[in-house]
Amino acid sequence: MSSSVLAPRCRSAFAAAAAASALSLLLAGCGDEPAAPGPYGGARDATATASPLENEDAAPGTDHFSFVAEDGRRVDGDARITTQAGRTVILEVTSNTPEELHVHGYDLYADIEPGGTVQLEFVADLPGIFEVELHHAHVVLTQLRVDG
Ligand SMILES: [Cu+2]
Repeated sequence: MSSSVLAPRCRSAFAAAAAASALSLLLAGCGDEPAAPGPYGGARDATATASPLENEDAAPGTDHFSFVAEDGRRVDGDARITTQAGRTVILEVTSNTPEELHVHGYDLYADIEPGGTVQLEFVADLPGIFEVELHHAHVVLTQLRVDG
């Protein structure tokens, strides 16, 4: 469990704009900040693993969302996902290129190795609409809506 302190990055929210254009994958992400490569293995309460999960039997109270990105574009998974406050969310993302996953609002990060899969698990305790980005590609992978 990494407890490294992460510098605050791209805290701006684009929820309103993105809500109006769910298909806008080219929506600018975290501004001009360079996508810094580095061992951002896990932030805060996130648990990240580097291997694919075979086991899909999500526990009650858990919402499991899977995504596949190729060359920085989402090729599988939903543009918008919804959960209820208090539920556990698992975001499973596979990418053929190295990526940094960022869940805005919750400010969770996870690195994805080329060809690898990462799982980001957290309790959705903050209602709202949050963008989930691929930082290296500067694209919005999906929007997470947490109903309060
Ligand atoms: Cu971001």
